[in-house]
Amino acid sequence: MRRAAVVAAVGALVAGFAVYGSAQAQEDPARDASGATAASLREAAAASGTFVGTAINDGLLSNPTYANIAASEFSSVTAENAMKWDTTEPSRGNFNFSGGDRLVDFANRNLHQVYGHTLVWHSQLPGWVQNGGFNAEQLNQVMVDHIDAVAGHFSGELAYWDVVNEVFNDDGSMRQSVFQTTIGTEYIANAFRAADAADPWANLCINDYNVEGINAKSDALYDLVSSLLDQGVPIDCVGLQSHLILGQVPGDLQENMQRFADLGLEVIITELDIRMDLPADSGKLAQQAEDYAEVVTACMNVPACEGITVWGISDRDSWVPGVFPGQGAACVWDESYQPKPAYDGMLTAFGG
Ligand code: 9MR
Repeated sequence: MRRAAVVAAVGALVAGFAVYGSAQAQEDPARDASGATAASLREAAAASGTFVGTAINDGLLSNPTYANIAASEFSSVTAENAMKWDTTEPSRGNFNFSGGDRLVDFANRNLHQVYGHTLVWHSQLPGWVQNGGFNAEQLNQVMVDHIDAVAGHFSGELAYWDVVNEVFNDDGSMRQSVFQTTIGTEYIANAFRAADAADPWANLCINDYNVEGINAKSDALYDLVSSLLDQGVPIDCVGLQSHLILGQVPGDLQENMQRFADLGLEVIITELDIRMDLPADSGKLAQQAEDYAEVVTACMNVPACEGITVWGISDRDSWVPGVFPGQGAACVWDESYQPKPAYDGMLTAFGG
């Protein structure tokens, strides 16, 4: 455990003093409308040493309502897109850290930890990497150079990095990304070692979806991280993305988290959202509140579960409707930035 533990401890310490920086001075619509007794998700989570985060689109931080909820309700922020390869190194050796720097600055002003996402991923990968025709040695160097530059730039500022993202297919076989097919599975160990060298402060995670319950994919993840640990690879955490479907929180979520915890790893819920068929109605929203609470409770029951990040603030900003037509309403705030029943579900489960 590295910087994250310090950040969580500081967060718990300051929570009671409500020191939230400039955004605190503004009215908090979430707090007023929720009717909840605890002041925020952040305070409720900090009381048990857990962080609660959200994915941030840094372009939306100029919207005061968005920024105010981000600042007052959360203790962690993840860059939704700004730290990905296509943004940070769109052409070889040309780096763009502007969005990431804005997020780090916002986080520093509001006592947030920053969760880095993501160094090596098959998606949002620029063409010069995807179709560059590199051999194994060259592509490994391209990957290590990218990690060196990006993790090096943010070194000391981030509590976590998703070093590799979505390396498996759903049947547990290795995804045939350009890294896998060119370098082989050792690209994963190489990436973790490079990230550790570039940023010795951040906790280093492997992150994936459909690994929340015990299944072929999470079994493969378990085997991979066990083998990385056996080889002495510097890996600290497993991220369970948790893009879930209404009424389908895996019953063995807690058991699954516990088996990774038993390996000595932290477990993080990294991208939680719970989608439904549209339109939403009160019955679905009540079910969604139970589902969010169930995820929080599972995390609270596993001491190595250090935090939960929701993937975006409001239904207006969510990636879901664009990718799953006819589905949505997956977030904790609605299209008008009003808290949904899921807000109270989370707050109560955090003990607020
Ligand atoms: O929310 C992100 C969206 O804005 C991007 O268009 C999309 C591109 O693939 O990525 C979304 O975030 C993904 C995350 O980085 C990795 N896990 C799945 C998330 C939802 O697709």
